[in-house]
Amino acid sequence: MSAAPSARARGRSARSRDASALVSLPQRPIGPEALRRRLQQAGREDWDFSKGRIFGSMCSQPHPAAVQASRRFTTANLGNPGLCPGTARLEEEVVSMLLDLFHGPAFGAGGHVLSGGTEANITALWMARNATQREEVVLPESAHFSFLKALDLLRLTPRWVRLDELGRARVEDFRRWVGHRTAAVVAVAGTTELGAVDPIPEIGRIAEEARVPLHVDAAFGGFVLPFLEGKGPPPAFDLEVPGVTSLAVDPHKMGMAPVPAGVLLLRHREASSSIAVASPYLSSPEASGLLGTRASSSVAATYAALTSLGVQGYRRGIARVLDLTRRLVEGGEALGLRTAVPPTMNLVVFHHENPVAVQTWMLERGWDVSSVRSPSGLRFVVMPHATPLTVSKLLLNLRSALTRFPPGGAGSVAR
Ligand code: 0PR
Repeated sequence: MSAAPSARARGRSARSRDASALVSLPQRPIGPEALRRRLQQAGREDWDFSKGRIFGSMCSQPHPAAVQASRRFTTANLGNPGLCPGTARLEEEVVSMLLDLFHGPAFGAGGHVLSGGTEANITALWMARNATQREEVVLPESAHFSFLKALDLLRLTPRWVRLDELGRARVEDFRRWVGHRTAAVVAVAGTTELGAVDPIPEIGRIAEEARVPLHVDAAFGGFVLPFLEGKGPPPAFDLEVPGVTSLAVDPHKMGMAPVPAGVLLLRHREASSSIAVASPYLSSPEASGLLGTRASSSVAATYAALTSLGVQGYRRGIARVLDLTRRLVEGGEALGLRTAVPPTMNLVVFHHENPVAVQTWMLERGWDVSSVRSPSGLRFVVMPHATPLTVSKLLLNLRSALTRFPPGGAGSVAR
């Protein structure tokens, strides 16, 4: 369902286990200088977006104004909104700007700023299950693994939709599965592995006819698709499609906000009431969301990213990463690689029968790339921290890697 865990991630978890066995809470304060040294050391061990060598992540160097805004709001807690009416207003404005961008209706729509795509997807299915009191979810095989968590937590049964040769969900499978047991239908605008966009207008018609909620996961594609230029209008994927009832979009991916920041938009604001619980001792009588205490710095940071960039800023940023993606595709093809699907976004998968060997080889030389299992391939997410120079250097290293591990394995996306 999603990109294989990187060799880096595997190495790191082993290291952190060893360290935790040795460390205990100090008896006496260690002092600011020792603390600074320790944090500096840990920071050096972490990968740094600014070096432009990370091609396996959907996050990037956030906008500086967003980082600053986040620092200013470290104590705000929208779990108790009465104490921070200013941040609550910023949340409303963020939701309103995004409803406008994603074609929400003029009246009655709503949304929440959350911690990311996982929380947004779980929350959307939670609302749908409670509203319908049904037990099945119809979702594509390409759905992010956060949906597996949602299915498990909410005890819902999946009805899997197969993919076509371009990695998009097959409409006929929705027709087959959507019915009186369906609690929710899921479609993806920008899949994690391939960046594919499902045929959401057609899926929307099926959901609307059956009167079931349709949740669109645009965690990655949400800040790309509206800003694509020069290829004609992008396919409709958002609340413009009448059947779509909720949409997840992540400011901390292509939105240029720091982690954590996700947004869940709702066609009907009152959908939240299906998951509301009484919160009598807080400033609001009801709470409707998964978390209690909320890092509301995310709200301020998202507000800062949205307003500092505006439509123009996002358009420019998308044009830039798409140009770099084109260079990567051309460079890869010159090395004998073939794309699994023609990229529609800043994400490329090249067929390769042993991607983990290439990934590990690249990792040892300081490059973070990822791999996918179906179809077997090397995956590159070209995020805003990439530059023409780092793409050229990446291709040089890739050339060496491919002499040892030549490409092959042109498997199909369709399963
Ligand atoms: N929906 C889609 C389409 C996603 O791609 C992701 C995450 C999610 C939902 C879940 O979002 P959160 O992680 O914000 O909860 N996609 C990336 C992935 O799983 C997340 C990621 C980001 C992974 C940075 C690694 C990394 O370095 O691959």
